[in-house]
Amino acid sequence: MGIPQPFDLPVYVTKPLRPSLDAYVARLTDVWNSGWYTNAGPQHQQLEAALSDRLRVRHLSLFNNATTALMAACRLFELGGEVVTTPFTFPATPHALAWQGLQPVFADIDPLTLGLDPARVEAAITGRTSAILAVHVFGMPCDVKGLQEVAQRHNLRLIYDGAHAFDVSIDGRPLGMFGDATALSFHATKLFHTAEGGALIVGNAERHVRVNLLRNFGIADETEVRLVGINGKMSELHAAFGIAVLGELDAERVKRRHVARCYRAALADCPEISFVPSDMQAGDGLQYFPIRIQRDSDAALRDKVYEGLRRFRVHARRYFYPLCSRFPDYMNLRGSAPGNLQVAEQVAQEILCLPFYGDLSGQDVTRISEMLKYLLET
Ligand code: T4K
Repeated sequence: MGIPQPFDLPVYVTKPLRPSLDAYVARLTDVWNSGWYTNAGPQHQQLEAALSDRLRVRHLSLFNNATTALMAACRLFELGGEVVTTPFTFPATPHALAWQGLQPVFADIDPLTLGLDPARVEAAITGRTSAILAVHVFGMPCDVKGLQEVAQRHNLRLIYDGAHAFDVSIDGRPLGMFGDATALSFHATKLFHTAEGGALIVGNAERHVRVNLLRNFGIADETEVRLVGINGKMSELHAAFGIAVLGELDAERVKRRHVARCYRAALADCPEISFVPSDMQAGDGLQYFPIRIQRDSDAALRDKVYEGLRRFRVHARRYFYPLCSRFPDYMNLRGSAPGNLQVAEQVAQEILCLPFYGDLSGQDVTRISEMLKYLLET
């Protein structure tokens, strides 16, 4: 195999879904004319209703991002003390806890779902634990049944960080219906996005009302401030963008499925590469295309491939390396020792998220796959 030629332009891990400019401008014109730019305006209401419909949940509140939504969930349940969570996630997950004065306690993950292992969660629970914060990482559902049982046995809240899990179901049941609350991210790098944005889904009307108060400074009316809330509101410009993106989502999903199939076919004969999830049907938010790169004798193989791809102008990402438990603010906490997180440590050394978006052509996938093979062989 000859040395692959680098791409002329950088190829990133994702390319945000771009709605038709005309559709967006038409909506912006409405916003402009209305003179109403934020605070639950008509675009916001329309998007909230459309997403509730699409995700088949009744109590969804838009937020300005998933991090604020997670913090609002902590407030909603008045959590205190410690929260058991995963180290294999984006910094926002433990940071949302730390910003609420809660102590993250990291537990190890399951090698298949890459989400929290219920048995390891149970072992981490103490009298100070108030909740479990689990992540449906890469859109792959956690062991929701196992986690629910642990939460029930110990009378804990169960919150899901579903930042990667837009429109994912388990046996036909929307993922947002599990646990006490689920946060979604609509950041530009997500399949469905509003440039910046997020949502919180809860299970009943009373909680929904409280979430909406928390999102708007706790303001009930002009004279009554009922709760210590925050500014978690999504603007009309973001909501308008989201409505335009939503109109093109199904087409993007079809294209991403095709890209995933092309990668799987092109890389099927590489013994060092395994797909995550192993089977395309096994729950996949079409958010990322993670692979695991392993060769017994070479612990640094993933990093070698990552660096090599960058030289070819392919910017794959090592989500989520290093583990959050390695961050200076968390490394000395109970649970953070690498020996307690052996599966997560291993997975974080092996995962690479390849460029993945609808506009990635079959030809580009072939080129990237050939670069990968070249790097594995040399
Ligand atoms: N929980 C989990 C499990 C999460 O993964 C996240 C966020 C959150 C919670 C918090 O959600 P939010 O509060 O953000 O709603 C990106 C995103 O910024 C972040 O939202 C996301 N997870 C994370 C996995 O990815 P970075 O630091 O990797 O972003 P960045 O700027 O390096 O972008 C990645 C690539 O995407 C770039 O190389 C190019 C491309 N890109 C990016 C942007 C922003 C574009 O093509 N266009 C763009 O506008 O964090």
